[in-house]
Amino acid sequence: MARCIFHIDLDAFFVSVEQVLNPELKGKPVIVGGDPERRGVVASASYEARPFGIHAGMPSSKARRLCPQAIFIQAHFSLYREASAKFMDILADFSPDIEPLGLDEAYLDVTGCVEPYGSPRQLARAIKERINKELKLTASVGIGTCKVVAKIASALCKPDGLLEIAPGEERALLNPLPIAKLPGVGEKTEQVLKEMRITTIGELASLPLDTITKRFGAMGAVLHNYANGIDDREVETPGEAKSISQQLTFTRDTLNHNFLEANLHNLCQEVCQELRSQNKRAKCIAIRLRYTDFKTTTRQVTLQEASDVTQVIFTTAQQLLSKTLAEPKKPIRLIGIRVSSLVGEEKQLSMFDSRTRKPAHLDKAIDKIRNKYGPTAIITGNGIFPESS
Ligand code: DCP
Ligand code: CA
Repeated sequence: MARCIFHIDLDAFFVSVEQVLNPELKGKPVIVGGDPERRGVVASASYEARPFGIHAGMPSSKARRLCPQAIFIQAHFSLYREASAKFMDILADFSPDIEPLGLDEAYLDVTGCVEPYGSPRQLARAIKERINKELKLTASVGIGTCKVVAKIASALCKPDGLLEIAPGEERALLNPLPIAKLPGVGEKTEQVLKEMRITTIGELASLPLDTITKRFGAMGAVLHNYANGIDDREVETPGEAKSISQQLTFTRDTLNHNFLEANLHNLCQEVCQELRSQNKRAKCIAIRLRYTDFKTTTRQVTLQEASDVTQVIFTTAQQLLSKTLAEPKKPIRLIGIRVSSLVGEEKQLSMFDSRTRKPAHLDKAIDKIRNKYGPTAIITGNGIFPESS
């Protein structure tokens, strides 16, 4: 089932908080930031100041030149922190899956929370209304099937906006946008892409993956996915990883079962090592395959007992892979594994179960060597199959 992700961003945050406390500032060009006389910079500009070309990060002296009538205010961080805490509390009332980004932004996974509201749009309206009523602030909400699409959507509809990008409509919306609108593309990347004659997100999306990874490495593959509206990152509540995942995009699409299995084994090993280092076990195992046409399938099973044993998790993932490969075949561009429903040490009685004791000892020894000499220091039989073959 498609996920429903919100990106919620308060408009002109610092300035808006100041305007709540001093309503005379409303509707005027207001700037919160450093003193123009003392090499200060703009932290936040009201929407009335923006048509003058003023934006965050600009020297305050320049902002004053561009708009002499602008009202400058020193930042009051304790006020912003207080407003931020209330903002996050409101969001947490709508979904437990909340990932704050800085003070005035958050991702919310609302996949399971939409029903009582009728639609994602109505849920977003309810959130905006509460923010408005309780904080007297406006927020912009982007709705999409993944983080990157939701984030782009909220930026496009600011201020006080609401933009939903329905599943399947991602490419149409992203294609014409300038490349700088893609999260992860900073000034440097933008420059290099320009030299490659790529100026829109659509041009990046249609480029062969090879071309982009040659220039930017693994980050290139991530940006290429983003440009195609694909982003598998979960909304992560801080301090508590709900899942651990690893994935690999192949340089060439493949249908070779042994090759896929070997790579899956390596990914399982990495995920399980991370599980063990966090003293966690997983109950839920999922594999993800992305085909040459970017269509993605996920298959998942729940184990009877949570495990952190590589052999147990790999065998389960291997069965999922075989089942999926039995279906009509299309070449595969990516394979991934995710373990979730994590439980802590106290529930790990089966660690001493005689059936799993031996593999657990083996894992411990392998972890030690890999921690000391790196992930390629030891590869067990199942994982010997280099990615490039
Ligand atoms: N901020 C800052 N310095 C920057 C950028 C931001 O101090 N260079 C602070 C002030 C902003 C807050 O972080 O109010 C949030 O940053 P945003 O980029 O979300 O900017 P705004 O909320 O001000 O405006 P927008 O309506 O574009 O979100
Ligand atoms: Ca903001």
